[in-house]
Amino acid sequence: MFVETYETYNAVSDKTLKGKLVVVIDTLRATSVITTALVNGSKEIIPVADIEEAVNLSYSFDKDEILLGGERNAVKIDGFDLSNSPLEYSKDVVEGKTIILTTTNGTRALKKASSSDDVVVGCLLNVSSIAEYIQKKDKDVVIICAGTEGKFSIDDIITAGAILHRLKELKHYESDDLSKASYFLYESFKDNVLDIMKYGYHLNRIEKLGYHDDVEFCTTIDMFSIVPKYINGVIKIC
Ligand code: 3SL
Ligand code: MG
Repeated sequence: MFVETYETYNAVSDKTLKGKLVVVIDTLRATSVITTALVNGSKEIIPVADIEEAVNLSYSFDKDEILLGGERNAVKIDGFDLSNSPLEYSKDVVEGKTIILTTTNGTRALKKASSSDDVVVGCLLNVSSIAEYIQKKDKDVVIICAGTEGKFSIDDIITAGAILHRLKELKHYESDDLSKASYFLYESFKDNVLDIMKYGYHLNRIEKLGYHDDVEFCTTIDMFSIVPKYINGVIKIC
């Protein structure tokens, strides 16, 4: 088994994804939102790239079965029900609902991944479950980090490292250099990932916007044990 890691979704080609197990990571905050919403009983998440597409799609659902969620520039989109804070996706809000989600990087990374038919959603909240899923599948893996503004983002890379760290306890695998770098980054900070994540550009950006509680939440390792799977345009618990 071979694992490749890409620092942004723009860095990976459709050809690379064919036949691979793909893990999409946007720890701050889209994949943490998706994982939390599903744990709290959301029926499904539909990731879309654009605001207009999200709004148009919402018209094909009954008003009481749908929620629109997401962000632009890290803040809630005008007219949407929810922002991109996982803390808003509580059981009383999301249970039984379909959520149409559009975010700056995370949902675009997911759309990019959809040329594979085996795509799962990872974040620090579910690293062990993702590692176990990879072990069982036993095929080559591509980890796509959403990145921030088209660049490497520490929050995503350390999450890739956490997954690979768990995977190493379960199975032998070969990997590319970014996978190894992410592994050793996590290894060095595994007792407190915030010791390195606190230097990250995007983490500081959302801290300044007042989302400190989101940061605390999204950096909790293995709070949940689900594997969200993206199939036929929809994300559900696998
Ligand atoms: O880029 C994204 O998809 C978002 O997760 C970014 S933010 O944390 O909501 O700003
Ligand atoms: Mg991000």
